[in-house]
Amino acid sequence: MKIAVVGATGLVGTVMLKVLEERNFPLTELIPVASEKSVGKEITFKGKQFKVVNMETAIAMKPDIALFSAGGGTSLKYAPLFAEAGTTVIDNSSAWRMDPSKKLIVPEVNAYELSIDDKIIANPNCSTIQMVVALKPLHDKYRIKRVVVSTYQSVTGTGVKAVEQMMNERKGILDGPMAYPYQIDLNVIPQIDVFEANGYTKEEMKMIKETRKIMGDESIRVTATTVRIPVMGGHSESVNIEFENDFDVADVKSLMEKTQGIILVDDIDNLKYPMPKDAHEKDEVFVGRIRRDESMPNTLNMWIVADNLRKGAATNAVQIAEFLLQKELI
Ligand code: A2P
Ligand code: 11C
Repeated sequence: MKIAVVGATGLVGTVMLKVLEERNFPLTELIPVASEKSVGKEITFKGKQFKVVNMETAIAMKPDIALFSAGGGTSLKYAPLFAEAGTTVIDNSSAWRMDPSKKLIVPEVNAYELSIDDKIIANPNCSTIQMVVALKPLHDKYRIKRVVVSTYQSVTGTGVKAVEQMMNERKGILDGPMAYPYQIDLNVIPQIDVFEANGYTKEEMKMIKETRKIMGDESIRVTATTVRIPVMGGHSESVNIEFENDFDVADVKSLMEKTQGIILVDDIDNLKYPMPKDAHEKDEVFVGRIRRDESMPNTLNMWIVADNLRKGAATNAVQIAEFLLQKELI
């Protein structure tokens, strides 16, 4: 199994390499790919050194799978070239997500949609992934009518420049390079990505559209407010869910506990609830604060946390690759 990691020097690419290594992914050859400026750089994987190559070299090496995290423009241009060479691309950018001919996959939710013909597979947005992992078993049992989500997203979701901005601000340097229009440290910014004509941000619209596509149900109504907070890693979400049918809170907790990929942390007597600090470098989605919304019938509140670079990006992509392998879809 030849695996290319496209964007191997980036924030998500680095975590992809770590996750492949940790999960002992059965690869025989690793092809780290980055931009021309990184060609020749050495990447350590399982104690061995691998040299970074450019796109053309990687395509010519005909990898079985290419995990892409090198930006939307790069994916649009190069994913089809890899696919033509016979490589299955798992793309972490937003480039292909809403293309009706491409599958948008969270393995716990809709891996069954995948077939041998899927040569470009889209990995969803981090805030969407962690939410749908928790929503799916609830939708199956109680039928979701509407979701109201507010996010608390960490700076690693933006990239290295944002991490630097926050750390500079923490040291009192307020005139360094800015990833955000405002100071992020000691602040909260109710804007993630650019605004669209309807007053929502692009991140909010991603959560709305991607959720419906992954859940395979366009009737689910979703509204989102996405917010950047001064946390290094790990996205948190307050999620209010209205169901068609009534539910039992104990049963919801038990469903969460039984769902693969979810860890229930819900023990308020002992002040236990999910926090980004505890989700750091974990592959699971953490769920807690489960309670009935007493202001509305058939409605539930919950709190969902995950490491945005792991389950929100790298881990989900690697899990898709594992599924393809396991089902012999490559
Ligand atoms: P490089 O480090 O050489 O710029 P991040 O998301 O952290 O900004 O990282 C983006 C990743 O995508 C980096 O590994 C970057 O490589 C890579 N990248 C950006 N543009 C290209 C391109 N045109 N071809 C290949 N890799 C690219
Ligand atoms: C953030 N969710 O936290 C974004 C980052 O569509 O993959 C990921 C953007 C995407 O800023």
